Amino acid sequence: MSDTEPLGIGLVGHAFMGAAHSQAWRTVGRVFAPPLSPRMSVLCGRDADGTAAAARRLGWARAETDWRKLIASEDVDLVDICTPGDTHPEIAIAALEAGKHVLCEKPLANSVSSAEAMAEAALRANERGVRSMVGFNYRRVPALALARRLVLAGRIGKIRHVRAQYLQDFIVDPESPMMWRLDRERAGSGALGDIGTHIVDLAQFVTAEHITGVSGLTSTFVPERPLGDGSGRYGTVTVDDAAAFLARFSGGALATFEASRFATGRKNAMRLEINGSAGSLAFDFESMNELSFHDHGEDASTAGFRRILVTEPEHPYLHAWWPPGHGLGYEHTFTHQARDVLEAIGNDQPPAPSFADGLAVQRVLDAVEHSAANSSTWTEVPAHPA
Ligand code: SOE
Repeated sequence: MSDTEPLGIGLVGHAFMGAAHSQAWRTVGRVFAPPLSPRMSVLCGRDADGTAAAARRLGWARAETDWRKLIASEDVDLVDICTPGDTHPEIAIAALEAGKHVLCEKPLANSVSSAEAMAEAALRANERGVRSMVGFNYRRVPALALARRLVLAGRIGKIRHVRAQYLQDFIVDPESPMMWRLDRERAGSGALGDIGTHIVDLAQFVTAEHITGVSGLTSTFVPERPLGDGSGRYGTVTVDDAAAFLARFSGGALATFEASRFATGRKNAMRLEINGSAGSLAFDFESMNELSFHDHGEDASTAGFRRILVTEPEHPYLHAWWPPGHGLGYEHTFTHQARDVLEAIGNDQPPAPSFADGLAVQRVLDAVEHSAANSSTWTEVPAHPA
């Protein structure tokens, strides 16, 4: 383990995301050499026994059931928020006001107004050296970080088309029970906010452009589901099961986006294809160690998409991992995220993506919902905040 200055971590939430973040905090200092050494101080959850068991399993020093106490703890310097979206604003703003750095899972919030309040709190805190970051972990897929590098280096020229999809099928069965992700109060929206949020952020990240307007459609295919509490009763699904929208980018590119939990056979097919005047890039998370690249300047008789195996030490994040060809998985994106936030805090820099970036994504989601509710009318997205 590193003997650099410690940074106490307090994690709120220990389900899927909490486990993924725990794995990252356990691993990051053993693989990378961040300027700060994370200490897994406190894990917080609602149920005392369950949280204590999770803390033992995931490697946390102690368990807590009150997130306010976690924030107040002297051995917590960074609050990592892995709870449903409805709790993000209160926890994040309280932590920032208490002078604690914050890493907050996506989507930043359930509404534009909440995201605005969080971005304002982040801006104020940043002036005091208190940092915040949104957990858009897919920015840390080496192939996607490489895609951005190629775009910025001009390798695909001027961007004309962006095609983004995030396809899953985990609730196709109409008898699959209700969960918080299907409740607007807790999740904000459905496929749009849960997975559409990732492709909006990624498309903006890789292109280094932003979305200026959208026309959207949403659908809820299964409006009622068993409550799953043994009562035999059904509850109402209050979010979208799928969303699709057209968008225009700031550089003029035309874009299509699709987010669905009903794409049978697709488990975590997060895909991005970008066509530029000088070439194209294509990615699919189901083959996450590969990036397809077409250089349109090559001789036409042999030009075409070629598969770059993104496992070389020259590729983003890869110097610290395995020899070429051995590949990474989903969990590594969280380790990279932990590394990046530690680097930023340790070097006294604001990390990215910022809460302002999270707010920008929220504005796109909001515009899609507004458009979908108004016969898909074209809806401008307010300018990207600073
Ligand atoms: C569920 O759809 C989910 O776990 C998302 O919440 C994550 O953000 C995504 O990475 C995988 O799918």
